[in-house]
Amino acid sequence: MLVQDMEQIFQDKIDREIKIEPKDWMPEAYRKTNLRQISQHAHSEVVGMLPEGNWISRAPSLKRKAILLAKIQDEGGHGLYLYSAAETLGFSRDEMINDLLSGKAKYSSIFNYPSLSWADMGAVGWLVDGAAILNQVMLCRTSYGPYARAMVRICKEESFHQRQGFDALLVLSRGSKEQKAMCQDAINRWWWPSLMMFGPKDSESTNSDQSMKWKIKRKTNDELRQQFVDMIAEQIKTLGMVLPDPALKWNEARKHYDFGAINWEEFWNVVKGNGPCNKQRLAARNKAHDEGDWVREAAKQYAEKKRNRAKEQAA
Ligand code: BYC
Repeated sequence: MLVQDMEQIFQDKIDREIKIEPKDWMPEAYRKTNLRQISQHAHSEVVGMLPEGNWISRAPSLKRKAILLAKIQDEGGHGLYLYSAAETLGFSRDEMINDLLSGKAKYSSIFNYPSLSWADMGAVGWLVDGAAILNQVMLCRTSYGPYARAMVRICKEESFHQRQGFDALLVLSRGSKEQKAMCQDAINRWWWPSLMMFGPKDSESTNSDQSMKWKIKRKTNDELRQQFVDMIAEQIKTLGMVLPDPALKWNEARKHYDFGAINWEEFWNVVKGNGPCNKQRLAARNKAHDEGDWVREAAKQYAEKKRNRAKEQAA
């Protein structure tokens, strides 16, 4: 069969909402795009554990500590589901992790910002997981089967994460003058980086057009960003706080909130490795990997021992 015919059958399947599975024929560029996005997503989950990990030992109560630990553990689990989904595209987890550790692979810009106060744990849950969940709800219907199925489970956990973040901020917003100030400060610092999570504006997004045709993405970066602004601009009223954007205003004609200009120079700077914590994040991941070397070695030896024993018994 000609490649054009194969491509036609492939696109037909996508148009008819039939999921693409690992053993199905797919264009090489579709495989590569999914591998790029899913592995970047997995790396984001794993690196995303670091800003919150910073606060486990300093959580203000046993209850908050237990919640934070459970949430961070969930993020590690999300990374594992996603690495497994990406592996179905013919690239091993070791190779993906090497690309992360060497600095070759991208991960979400948001995790290169520092978590400076306890209120940041609330802001990360509410804003960062809030942004992630909008994107991920769309990805539950992505065209690549293993990615879509991983997303269904991840979304269930993310909605708990977002609510716990909002709850932590709600307590602070009703607390002392200092607690209120801490809450506002965290919102001020995390707001603009959260808007950048959705990626460059549509006119600058190199992958969006093709990813929309292949239904890897079902909404564009700007559509999701607007949806996020509309959601948060309403939720913040309950906190009695403000978003750090004087241009934020309901637009009756558009039935959406208008918002101010994003600093794209800052975004690209962070993506290129020059954000406030890029070096620190990679150093932390490399250290953890090196320190885990003996565990990987022990697991390998154990697997070999089991294989040899099975062979002996079969003989
Ligand atoms: N940061 O053509 P575009 C979580 C890159 S973690 C860095 O629009 P695309 C959590 C992009 O890769 C959840 N780079 O790209 C965990 C591309 O470069 P390459 C994280 C970015 O892929 C712990 C270039 O810019 N969620 O929830 O069509 C604690 C042009 O962009 C970013 C995901 O990973 C960025 N923000 O769309 C708490 C979602 N944005 O690769 C919470 C899955 C763009 O061509 N990913 N770039 O060299 C996606 O949905 C899409 O990849 C994006 C970007 C919407 C992010």
